[in-house]
Amino acid sequence: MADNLEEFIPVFTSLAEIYGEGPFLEEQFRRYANLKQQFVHHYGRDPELFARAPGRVNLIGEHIDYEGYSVLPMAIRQDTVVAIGRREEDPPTLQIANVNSSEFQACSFSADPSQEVDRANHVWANYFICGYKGVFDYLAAKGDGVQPVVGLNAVVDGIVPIGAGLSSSAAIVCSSAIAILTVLGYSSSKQDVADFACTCERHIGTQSGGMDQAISVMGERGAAKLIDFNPVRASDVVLPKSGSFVVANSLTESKKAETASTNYNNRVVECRLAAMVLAVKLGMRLEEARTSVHTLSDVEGLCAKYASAHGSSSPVVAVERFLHEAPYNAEEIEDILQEKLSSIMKNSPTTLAVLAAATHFKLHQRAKHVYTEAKRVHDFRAVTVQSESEESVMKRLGELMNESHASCSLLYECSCPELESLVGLCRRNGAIGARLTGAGWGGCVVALVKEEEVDSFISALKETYYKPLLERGKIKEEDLDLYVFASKPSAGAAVLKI
Ligand code: NG1
Ligand code: MG
Repeated sequence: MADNLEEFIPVFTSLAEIYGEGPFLEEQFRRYANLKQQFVHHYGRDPELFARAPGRVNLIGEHIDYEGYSVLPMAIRQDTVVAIGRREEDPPTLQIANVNSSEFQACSFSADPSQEVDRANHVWANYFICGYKGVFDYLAAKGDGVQPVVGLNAVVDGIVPIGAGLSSSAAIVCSSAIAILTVLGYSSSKQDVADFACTCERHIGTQSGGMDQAISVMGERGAAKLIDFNPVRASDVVLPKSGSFVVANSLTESKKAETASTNYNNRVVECRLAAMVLAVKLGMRLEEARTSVHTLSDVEGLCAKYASAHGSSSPVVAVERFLHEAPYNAEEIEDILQEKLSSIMKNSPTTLAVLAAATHFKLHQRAKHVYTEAKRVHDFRAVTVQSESEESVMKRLGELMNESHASCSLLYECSCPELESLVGLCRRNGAIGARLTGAGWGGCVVALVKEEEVDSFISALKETYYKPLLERGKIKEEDLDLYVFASKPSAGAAVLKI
């Protein structure tokens, strides 16, 4: 069952309601006290409230959210917390500091909600500005009227590993947006926040799908979530009790904002081109294909109709028939679509940047990944509700994770040597399945491991993957538990009045 769409972002008065009991909660008491102290140090008064939003690990369904397909992530306990308060001054400004001030310098912005995010000079606090713009656009669209603009003071404390595919970006965008909305006196449904936080994160320059913001807002302790889009919804997926998901960081940082045109946005554009070419080959009028086809899910109906005429229901049949394996160049696609790509895509500067950087487009491979991965998500979910033995459920989940990884690696080409090596080590050390998670090109892997083997599995990874890095002085012993850890589904975003 889908969660209640009207459900609001919860407001808690105690940390235990979010973090549960135990040593992690003890750490959080210290962390929030420090955050409050930092706020007082910067601004000379207490924050009015805190908002927190978690990162996530995607169990399956990679690079398909922006194509309109469902994904299956869970929230992790690592999160970003924003302490916030209003400031009186004229003209109003936004002051944004970070507890880690040596790495993330304090920033000052105008409080004008129509300011552009400066993509050419990427600073960490741009993510706060995304949330700020998102709140005002959301309020304006709701017809609540644009509020008299006030200044804001904020201090941010994030513990989601950065550039690791665990969605540190959505954690800061969602926590900032919720903090801003709440301190301005509004509350909002989870669905609305998930929606506008996804849209506003695109000011950074990535053509993101909505998975990260949706799970950050809709996550719950104890359940992974199947996230559907258009409109965004989340429903519980109960994982087998005898298994655990272990996250391991390859320690290769994927700088997504900086590499957007060649990596992430490039794939979004390749999928759009594949969808338009498929549409034309399947008989759609040229004009309609160029203007109304944006994602592979837009042409799934046509593909499925073709496939069923050939004895199958899979859109992959249409891909095999109509998209050749050799990479396409722009001229060939322009011949098919009967228009210049720069003209079809003229309204999107980020797409034009991709076209300028690309020499060829692998339409067959990208489309095949998307359609097969979308099916694997549904298979994964179906397996979790089967009445078979836990052992056979886990085996099938592991196989689906392995197939997903192979598809990401070979067809979507979003892996890298470090991720390949780590996935290999996971499997050799007993994982039932292992795959890269998040956008890829660096970041983390997720492995399904038998509960009773989690400790020995983590020790084996430390010994094989991390020890050489320790010996070369690349990492510190005391940080190891930040790089490799078992994760349970954790709570979603919340406001804290403590
Ligand atoms: P990362 O880079 O792991 O935060 C990105 C996208 C997701 C999704 C995955 C790939 C953003 C904010 N997130 O996640 O929407 O497309 O890649 O499955 O761009
Ligand atoms: Mg991100």
